[in-house]
Amino acid sequence: MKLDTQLEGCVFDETLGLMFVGEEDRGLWKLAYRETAPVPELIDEVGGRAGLVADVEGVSVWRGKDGAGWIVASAQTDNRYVVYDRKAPHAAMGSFSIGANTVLGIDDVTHTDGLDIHSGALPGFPRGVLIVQDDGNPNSGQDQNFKLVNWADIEAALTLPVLDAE
Ligand SMILES: [Ca+2]
Ligand SMILES: [Ca+2]
Repeated sequence: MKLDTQLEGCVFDETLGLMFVGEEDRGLWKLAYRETAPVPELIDEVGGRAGLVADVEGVSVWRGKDGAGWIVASAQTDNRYVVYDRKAPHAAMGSFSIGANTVLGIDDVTHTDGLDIHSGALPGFPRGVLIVQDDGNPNSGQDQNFKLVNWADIEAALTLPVLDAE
């Protein structure tokens, strides 16, 4: 498969047989990767229904049972993440930013490239965790690092239905 311009993050959804991939200036695509000649379908485009902006960068999936769940895509220049229903027609569920944690002295997150999601429970993250690349870190003096976000906080912020994890 070939798309027209620069590709960024992608994720395989083995349950639904789909790959979700970001084309940075165009939008978020899906394709049925098990087919011999899959035709990509545009889930959403930059400037489209959900507030997606360029560059579309990291993409991952919060995996619920039976193919339910959420797709998260980094909308890099707005320092936001756009959330879609994992299942077609991929309803827009809202977007969020990751602010500073003043209690713990952790700076906010900007210009995320890659991201990943673990949907199962972990210590301190009962609903799973989102991990994002953070481009600038004035507090530490380091150029980049990774920030962890409790998935329960994202569910609460967007009032997402609380699904059973896969
Ligand atoms: Ca890029
Ligand atoms: Ca930062």
